[in-house]
Amino acid sequence: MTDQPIVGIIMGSRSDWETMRHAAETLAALGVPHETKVVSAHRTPERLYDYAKSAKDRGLKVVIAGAGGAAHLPGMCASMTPLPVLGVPVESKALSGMDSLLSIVQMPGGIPVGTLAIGKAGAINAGLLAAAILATHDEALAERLADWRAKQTQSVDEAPE
Ligand code: RP5
Repeated sequence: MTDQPIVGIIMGSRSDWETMRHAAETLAALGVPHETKVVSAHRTPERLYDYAKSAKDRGLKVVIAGAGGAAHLPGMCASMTPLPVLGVPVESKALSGMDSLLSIVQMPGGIPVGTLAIGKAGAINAGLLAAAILATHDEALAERLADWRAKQTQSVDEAPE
């Protein structure tokens, strides 16, 4: 998107994109300008430091961070920015994402990460939750979000077959 990004989507590896693209697609469908970047807490710690420390001053309002395994990215990011950070546990091969979920959700009191579900559902919901946060100060976005939800409701058939 060409507009100034207001949501940052970061992920620990390019391998997370298959999951995290659902957050990006959800934000795109709602017309929310966003950026995407690979930032690893373990492999690129200085990139993480620079990203988190500059996020607010660059105009971001919310950060969505997805990671798998020993998923320190959302918590470390949250520790270095005042912005709300939403964490998406990526489904890992070894433990089906339980490792990612517990790494992200069990933050010690004092540094919150809003943790979503494992995998695609979590990525979609992170996009929707970021939009809902932004919509508290953006009436046009609130209307687009309400339309999105109304369309979802209309798309649910009553008959199972
Ligand atoms: C984490 O390790 C990433 O978030 C990813 O989910 C996981 C595996 O990364 P790759 O080995 O596929 O690059 O840091």
